[in-house]
Amino acid sequence: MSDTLQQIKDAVITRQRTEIQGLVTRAIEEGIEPKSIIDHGLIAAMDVVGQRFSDSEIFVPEMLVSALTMKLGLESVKPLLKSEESEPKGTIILGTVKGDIHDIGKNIVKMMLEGAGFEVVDLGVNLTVEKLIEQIEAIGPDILGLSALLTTTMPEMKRAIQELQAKGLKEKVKIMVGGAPVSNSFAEEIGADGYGADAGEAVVLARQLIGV
Ligand code: B1M
Repeated sequence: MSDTLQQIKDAVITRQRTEIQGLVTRAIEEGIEPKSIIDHGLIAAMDVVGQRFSDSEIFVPEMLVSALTMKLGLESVKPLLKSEESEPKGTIILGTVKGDIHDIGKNIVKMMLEGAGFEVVDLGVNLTVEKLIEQIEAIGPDILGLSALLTTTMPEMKRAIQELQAKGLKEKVKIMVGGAPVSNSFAEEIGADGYGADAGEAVVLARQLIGV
């Protein structure tokens, strides 16, 4: 790994909020691919942060500042992922399910989908099924994307799909799910149309789901 990527990873782990954007800019100037900055610098750091949290070496406040540092880093990469296309490929409603406030992964998925030419309506975190249904009825998206990072909030995905079914909306929108604890088999079990393991897969899946 390049020195700069290693420094980006270290900066997120050690919560260097004032350093991170300079480091990401330097990586860009060095010609490192945005995807590599995200995967090998920023995301790799969060894996270490999660492990340290599991091992009780750090606690929620430290985890939060690492997350803020990561978000600042992502802001610097974002302009490089913008799509040149004028006609959107399709509309996607995206959100993190009720009870869950993790949004870093969802935000990366959003950036990559926008970069691939989709219009993304981001409904944020802690998304209730009621708001979801209201927005699906109002916007009529091609795809609904749900993210969950907690094993305790994964069942909200199932609940959302059941409610869509009950309201006759399930056949009108393709549903894709993702997030660290989610799997292909879980997606199948709850009746989702697809599962993306990471943001790159989410883009491929979105294209497949609506044939663009
Ligand atoms: Co939390 N947290 N957290 N946390 N947190 C985890 C998830 C945890 C695994 C940490 C651990 O114990 N090792 C653990 C969950 C355990 C479990 O469920 N079994 C955990 C816990 C326990 C908690 C709290 C309960 C802690 C507490 O309060 N005691 C609490 C819950 C709050 C809540 O949501 N109600 C909590 C809080 C927080 C912070 C607020 C401090 C912060 C979140 C800040 C934020 O997001 N704005 C935080 C963080 C940062 C983490 C870790 C360290 C990092 C998550 C992350 O951003 N990863 C995480 C440990 C870990 O994951 N290693 C942890 C990087 C991100 C790019 O990956 O989100 O997986 P990810 O997204 C990927 C893919 O999954 C995929 O693409 C993304 C990009 O490649 N993807 C999709 C995601 N969504 C997708 C949707 C798609 C397709 C693909 O289609 C629609």
